Amino acid sequence: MALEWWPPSATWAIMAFSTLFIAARQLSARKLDPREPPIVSPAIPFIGHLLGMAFYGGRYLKQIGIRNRERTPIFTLPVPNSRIYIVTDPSLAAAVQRASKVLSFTPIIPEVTERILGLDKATVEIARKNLDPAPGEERGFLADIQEMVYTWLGPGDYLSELTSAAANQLKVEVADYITDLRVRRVNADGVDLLVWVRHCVTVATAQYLYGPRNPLVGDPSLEKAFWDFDHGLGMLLMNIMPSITAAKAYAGRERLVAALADYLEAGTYKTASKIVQERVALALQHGWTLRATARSELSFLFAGIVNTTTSTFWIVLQLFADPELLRAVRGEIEALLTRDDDGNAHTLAIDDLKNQCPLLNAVYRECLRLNSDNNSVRIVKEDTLLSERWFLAKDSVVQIAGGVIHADSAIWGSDVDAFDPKRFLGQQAGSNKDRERERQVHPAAFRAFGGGKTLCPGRHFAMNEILSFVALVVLQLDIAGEDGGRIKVPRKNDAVLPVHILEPVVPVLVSVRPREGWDTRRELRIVLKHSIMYN
Ligand code: HEM
Ligand SMILES: *[C@@H]1O[C@H](CO)[C@@H](O)[C@H](O)[C@H]1NC(C)=O
Ligand SMILES: CC(=O)N[C@H]1CO[C@H](CO)[C@@H](O)[C@@H]1O
Repeated sequence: MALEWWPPSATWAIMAFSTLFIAARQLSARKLDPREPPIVSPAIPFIGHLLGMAFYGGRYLKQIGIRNRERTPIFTLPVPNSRIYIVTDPSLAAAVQRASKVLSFTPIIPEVTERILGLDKATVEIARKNLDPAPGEERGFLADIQEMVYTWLGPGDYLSELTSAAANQLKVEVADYITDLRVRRVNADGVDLLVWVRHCVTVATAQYLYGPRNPLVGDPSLEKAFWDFDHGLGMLLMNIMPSITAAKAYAGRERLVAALADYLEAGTYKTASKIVQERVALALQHGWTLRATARSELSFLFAGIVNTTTSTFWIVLQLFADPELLRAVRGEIEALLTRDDDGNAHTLAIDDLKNQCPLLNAVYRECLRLNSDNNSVRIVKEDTLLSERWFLAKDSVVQIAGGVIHADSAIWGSDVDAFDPKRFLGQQAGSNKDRERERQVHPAAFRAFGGGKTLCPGRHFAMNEILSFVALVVLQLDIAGEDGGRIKVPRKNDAVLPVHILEPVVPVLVSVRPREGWDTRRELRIVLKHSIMYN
């Protein structure tokens, strides 16, 4: 009788499980300090957020960020044994950047590079030494190489030298392609635009950084190995038996490393750009072997290629997808061309592309805003009170949510998801509303190049290079949809771990022709007038 209400064992199991589940949720939702940012608990206790990130990539964090940004400028994601704090507000992002002593990026670098580049233990030990040296303290390898790269790629003569080398190499790539189109009459329908841009940038970058005898010249199949490596970065980063779970990326990386190691050991790097020679010299000074240095050089080649490629792709795509925009930008660029005295050449000055083409510059920024979802990551080195208000626990992670900030309608306007370069035109824009908006945009809201201490050292160079490449294409080519019609702009693929500017969800197939009305008998020269003034 008394046993009649006794539930069957399956029900017991469910009840026990639910109790545990609720207890676990409450445990994982407990604050470590009353001032810790509001906690966003995962649906599945503890591991829910990690599963979400693994399955949905960057989109997972981005959507949590968008749902919570109205409520709080920073929130806490509990994960096993740690916390991830997500910052979705530009002024708090600036506060994170200022607190670079306690919220530091550098401890992450050896960890990440070990996984992505496959560094051996001895080299990682060298890389870990004196990461954040105080003035007067001995400087480690990373501190030295960062300072050198930031200085050399900063405004000055070397930047001009490298810009000029890059622009002229890209010029050769475009010219070779046009020759193919004209002389060999190759079929240029159904060209995958991203694949074409990738090829030009990969070959040109290898050339201007690693010289005319770079590894890709000897073995063109390394170009494919490079992109195999790039597309498996997320899995390499997870580092769960990468030779199996990221087989193609792993194989591609090892082939590139072997080729770069041979190149270094043969002394061929003495024909490379000065910045590469200096990087190698620094690595040797710090006790790196040449074979380990090959891995660090792969990371430099990678930094030089990947974001430039995808940014250029989006800019070219957006321009050719909108005839009116194309006409306006072509107008801006053509107005810069000067004819040499003998009338045999046009000259285009890269300085002018930056200073005298407001619409082209606005398209550049808008493409970066729309397609960079990557977060800036910092480690909390000790318990910290951020902005005198938010408690951040030692050994947790702070991420500035670039994707969330780039998609915030309170910052960019109600049409935040649309491509509209005019939002960057500021003073030149027609309406007062635009001007108002431009004035209100916080400097830390544009995050494509990171911010604070981890601002991209290549940002001046990248802009020079990308604007040059776009100008060369816009002046000399006509690009239309596959059937000769309008080009459709696909969505970006944000379901991956965003390690660089996002790629489209589907390939964009186009037909490419030499531009009608462009006089190919005249040489197109691309130059720098003088050392550029930077803002
Ligand atoms: C549109 C193009 C580019 C974008 C959007 C971009 C963006 C970035 C960002 C956001 C970082 C910081 C990474 C972090 O926080 O982990 C970074 C780092 C870096 N970038 Fe770029 N970058 C671009 C082009 C380039 C180019 C062309 C070069 C070199 C030729 C370059 C060289 C580097 C290097 C060496 C680092 C590492 C800095 C360090 O760890 O100290 N970048 N880039
Ligand atoms: C490429 O750009 C993204 C987005 O701005 C950034 O987060 C990432 O660190 C960059 N990667 C490299 C290798 O420069
Ligand atoms: C959150 C995130 O995906 N961050 C990535 C941003 O890009 C760098 C370098 O490309 C990666 O190391 C981070 O993991």
